[in-house]
Amino acid sequence: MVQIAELSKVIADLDEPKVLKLVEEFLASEPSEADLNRAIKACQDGMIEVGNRYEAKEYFLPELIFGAEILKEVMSRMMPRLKVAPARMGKVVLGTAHGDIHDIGKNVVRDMLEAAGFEVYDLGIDVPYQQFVDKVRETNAQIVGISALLTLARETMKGTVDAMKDAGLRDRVKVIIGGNPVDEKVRAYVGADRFTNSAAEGVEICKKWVEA
Ligand code: B12
Repeated sequence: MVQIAELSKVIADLDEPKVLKLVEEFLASEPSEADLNRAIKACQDGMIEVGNRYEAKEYFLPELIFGAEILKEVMSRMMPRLKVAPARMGKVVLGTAHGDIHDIGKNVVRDMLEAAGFEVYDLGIDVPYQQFVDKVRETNAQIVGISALLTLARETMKGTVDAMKDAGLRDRVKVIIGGNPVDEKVRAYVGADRFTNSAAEGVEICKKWVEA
């Protein structure tokens, strides 16, 4: 049995050969969707530890970048294993908040939403408010997802939601925010409908919204 928990440790240690070996073994074991979600969570935990070590000045920017590269490698191997449902669930406009360039988590959510049958319009990183507004208008999407890893991005997430209010679109869409630092307090401040720190939970929330 592949030790999913071991993944967190070897990612935190930035031990790329061991990470890739574990991932290979894990994928060879024909993991279920639940196991894939557990593995993604383990990677996320490993990256949180990378961030902690960065904060503690044990790691520096090159290590942060290396960690991101390892994680991208891992995700590029894991994501194709998601079973893809035919697109019919609904439309989601997704992007990383203005001022924030972190996109690994956002890309995981995008792939998982697509696998669940959502049509996702991914606006990328550092997305200006107006771009969210324009895309919602253009696509008639029912859901807006904003990703943020920087504490400061709470301001720009709020700016995005406010811009949707000003454009008269806020009542037409559900807004979900995600990323490691978001919580109920941030959700309330931003004016989003829901928050999550997990892509899998985010997908479940979006499914419930469109099924309601
Ligand atoms: C990798 C990384 C980077 C990479 C990013 C590469 C990339 N392409 O994304 C690089 C090296 C570029 C980087 C840069 C910086 N980083 Co950085 N980074 C990280 C690190 C280590 C991991 C983030 C990550 O990828 N996690 C793994 C993913 C899978 O997890 P996740 O993002 O949480 O996503 C999951 C869920 O949250 C959810 N989710 C995410 N988004 C969404 C959205 C929706 C809609 C839904 C439903 C769900 C959802 O789904 C995902 C899967 O479950 C974090 C540490 C941490 N604690 O998170 C620091 C961290 C976020 N970075 C930090 C900092 C300070 C920076 C820099 C300012 C450093 C610098 N001096 O330049 C710059 C930022 C520049 C900018 N303007 O944005 C700080 C932020 C501190 C703060 N309080 O604001 C952290 C917390 C590190 C730390 N502890 O100090 N970083």
